[in-house]
Amino acid sequence: MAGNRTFTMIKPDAVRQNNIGNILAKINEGGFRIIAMKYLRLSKEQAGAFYEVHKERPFYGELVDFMSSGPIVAAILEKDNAVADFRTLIGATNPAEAAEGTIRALYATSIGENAVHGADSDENAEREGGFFFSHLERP
Ligand code: 3AN
Repeated sequence: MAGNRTFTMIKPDAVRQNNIGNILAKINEGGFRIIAMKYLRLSKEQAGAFYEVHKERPFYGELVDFMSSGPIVAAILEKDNAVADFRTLIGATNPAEAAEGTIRALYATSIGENAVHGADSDENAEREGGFFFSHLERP
């Protein structure tokens, strides 16, 4: 339902550092229900397609290389006001600026390797969820 769902990825840095469980716990403690979830590794082409909107940004190549460097966890989450509340839970893009106790403050390494992704609008949450999950996989 519009406004109640967001899309997240646990990024390769957090998977490599064995933080999947810690991050899922923070997500549940934050009041989010996991509606759909999968563990997979994106190819370079798939990561490039997912981040197509950032194609003109100077960090696009670095972002695509990083996001295809190892497995990720992709998930659709549900909660009232999901998009905004999840962005609060994960903290600022740059972990040095992320509020204390946020997922990025706890688990991110740098602005590029920042542990988690969170959709920035209802529209993008729907589009990004559709990139990873079929209708059958997202009840
Ligand atoms: P957010 O993920 O907080 O919405 P965006 O949409 O500005 O941030 O950027 C998308 C992703 O691109 C970030 N999660 C981060 O991994 C990467 N990124 C953003 N800014 C930089 C940067 N200056 N250098 C390297 N990677 C960046």
